[in-house]
Amino acid sequence: MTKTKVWDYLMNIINNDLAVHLTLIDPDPIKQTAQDAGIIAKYAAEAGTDAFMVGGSTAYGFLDDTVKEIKEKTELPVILFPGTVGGLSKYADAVFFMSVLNSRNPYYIVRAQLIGARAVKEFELEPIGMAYLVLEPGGTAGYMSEAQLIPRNKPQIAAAYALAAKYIGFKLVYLEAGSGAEHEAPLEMISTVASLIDIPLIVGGGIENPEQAIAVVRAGADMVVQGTFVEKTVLKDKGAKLAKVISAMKKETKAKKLNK
Ligand code: 1GP
Repeated sequence: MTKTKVWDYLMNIINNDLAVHLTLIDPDPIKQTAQDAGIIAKYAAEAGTDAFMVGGSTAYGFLDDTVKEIKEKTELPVILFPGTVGGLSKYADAVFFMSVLNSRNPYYIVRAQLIGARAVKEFELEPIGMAYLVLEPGGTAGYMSEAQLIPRNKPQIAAAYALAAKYIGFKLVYLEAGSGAEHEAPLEMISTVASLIDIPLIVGGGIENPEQAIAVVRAGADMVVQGTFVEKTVLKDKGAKLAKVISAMKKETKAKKLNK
């Protein structure tokens, strides 16, 4: 049996009617050193994030130190978010075992997964099957994964993909606008997807302030990912701005519960 510790941890938060906040850390040393990643993780944990995602579209060969630093500085789960088969580390807890459903290239739908699967087993990583849907503008993730970007004004296409993902048996769906996107995923797209599926919905890309985090949660996101904002702010203010975003989105989900 595959262990499901991290999955259970995430679902426990959602089942308590709270949205999950995920901090994305890119292990590329061009972004920050492994030591700085550890410090960022410490502040993010103090700010209330629930878990870390470690990965990047071009991350290869330098994950271990970053994962180890994060594990040393915090108690929170580290989930790999691999852009390539090089995005695996035996020091992490889990891996979003993802398929870019709207890629034009089968490599990103299932071939990279074929290559990486044995390592996931040997590294004893907890696999969490995730359908990854990249919408406009898509950023580096969209470019690297050769995604046929979902038009921002076509929520029904994202929703049909998400429903297909649920029927195939993925554990969750990720709506990705692209790291550093000027605008987060359209709220109408989030709500259309959320209304059709009962598996958790992750939303990421371009979320930079409490208002955006509240809006995506209100629209139906179960998990919110922030990467660029964390990189830009956390070392400077020790996580003060991040804490505001997290507490705003956590209150929003509590508000939803009270209104049920
Ligand atoms: C990227 O969705 C994530 O894969 C996070 O995006 O860097 O814009 O927060 P940001």
